Amino acid sequence: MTTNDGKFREVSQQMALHGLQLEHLKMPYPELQTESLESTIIPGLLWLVSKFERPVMIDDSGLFVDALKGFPGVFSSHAFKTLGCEGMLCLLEGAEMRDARFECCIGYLAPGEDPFIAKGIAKGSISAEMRGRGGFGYDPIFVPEGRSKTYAEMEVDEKNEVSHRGIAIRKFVEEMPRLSEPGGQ
Ligand code: ITT
Repeated sequence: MTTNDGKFREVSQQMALHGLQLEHLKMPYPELQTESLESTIIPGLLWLVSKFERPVMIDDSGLFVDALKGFPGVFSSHAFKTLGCEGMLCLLEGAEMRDARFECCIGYLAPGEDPFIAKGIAKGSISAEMRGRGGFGYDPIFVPEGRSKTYAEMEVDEKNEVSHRGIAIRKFVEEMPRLSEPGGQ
């Protein structure tokens, strides 16, 4: 469940490697503005399961910039719509300290079950200028640690190898009780 096609492309590609198929429901859900991604995700899952009475999965992500004391963080969606990548580069103009991290929480809930959340964090830095045409959101300005390309200069599978979302999905598949049991799915 996401309105973001880029997220769905990455999650479904990674899940397919594990033989799991997802259906994309492009339905917005009420996202509580809380101080962490984890605390936003549970009310979202509960709301969706009570509305659709079927298993749902959601992805809540954010970019946390050290020099901006973690901004935009849980406000990443609003900051992207208002400031965009250009605005983030303006906020960091002349800054030498450009460390940042992306966080992704993947949440899953089925009727009658307990919610399950897997979190992935990718450290990196904000580039000096926008680079690359792929991906979505802040991809043109985020360079993951140990790489020189921005996310937007990577193919989907290359981004998934190092990204916050790729890490979260791998954890999800390894640790979600129903999937990690022998013969599970
Ligand atoms: P949904 O809530 O419908 O899933 P959204 O795009 O609003 O869609 P988020 O609130 O999780 O999702 O996203 C926060 C912002 O961070 C949003 O502007 C995204 O484009 C951006 N973002 C999330 N993951 C990203 C990634 O892997 N690369 C670049 N930007 C990302």
